[in-house]
Amino acid sequence: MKNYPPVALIGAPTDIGAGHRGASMGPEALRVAGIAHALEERGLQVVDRGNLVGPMNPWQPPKAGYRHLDEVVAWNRSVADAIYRELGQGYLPIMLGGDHCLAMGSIGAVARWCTEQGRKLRVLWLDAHADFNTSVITPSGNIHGMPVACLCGYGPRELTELNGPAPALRPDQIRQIGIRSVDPGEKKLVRDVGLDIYDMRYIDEIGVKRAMEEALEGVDADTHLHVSFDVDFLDPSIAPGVGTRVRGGPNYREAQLVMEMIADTGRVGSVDIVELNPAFDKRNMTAKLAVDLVESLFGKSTLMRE
Ligand code: HAR
Ligand code: MN
Ligand code: MN
Ligand code: MN
Repeated sequence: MKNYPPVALIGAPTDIGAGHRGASMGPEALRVAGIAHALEERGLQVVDRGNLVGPMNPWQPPKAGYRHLDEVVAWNRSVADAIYRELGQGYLPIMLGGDHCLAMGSIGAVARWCTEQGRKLRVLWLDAHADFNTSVITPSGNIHGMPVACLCGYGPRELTELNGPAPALRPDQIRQIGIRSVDPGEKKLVRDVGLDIYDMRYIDEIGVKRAMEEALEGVDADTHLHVSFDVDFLDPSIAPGVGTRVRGGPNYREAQLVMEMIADTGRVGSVDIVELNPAFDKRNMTAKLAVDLVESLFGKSTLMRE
């Protein structure tokens, strides 16, 4: 059992960046599925800070390529402040989303903190989607399809400079895992910036074990690992409770192995759990699965391995 700092759970109940309503119910579904208790069973100290507050979802069409830009900025401001405060107080923050636009606030804050502390940052982006759209190439205007681009400096200043001068992240700090849905303009952009993408075809060909070894290469004692876990990473047959299902994702054991290999590094310093949408779920099964995987992310395994 690794020595983790105390965990702070922070709910961000909004679906402001998504194309379907319902991710706003994610934080409570994760609590109902027992996330705090599961982490305590792992031997971690857990404090639940409750939910952040922010603007309602006005459900408007896109303006100049963005849906709900002002509201997305407000929510991310609040997320960034909360995550930065927790890191400064020695907590390991777990953001309970909410849709994936919130990762701009959380990861931006983590990046700022790592820079100030002189620590290396590696972001593991577990997702079916690359989330590298801009207002020009987005097919939807939904900002949950844009957070990685914004973190890398491609986006409106209100979002790229949330935590100080842009870019918050360099592409070489990011590894994307499980990707299987990338829009045409997005495909070109991720190639141009050289984003390191372990897509499902690559994982099919070389297997989870080797793919994760590559994605974790270079992680050392000075590295802060941030895990941004979009629940639509998982195959929809085991995780129906998401707004944007894409078939052909990792099955139960593959997903466990991903989490177990991340846990083995002992370097997890912050986590997002996003895009869980209880309106699409069956008896909270996706929330329960997310909790089960988070247990593995913090070192639960079948046998003693050290
Ligand atoms: N790429 C599509 C778009 O930009 C769908 C993005 C869906 N994003 C998430 N998060 N569910 O990964 O509209
Ligand atoms: Mn995503
Ligand atoms: Mn996704
Ligand atoms: Mn379990």
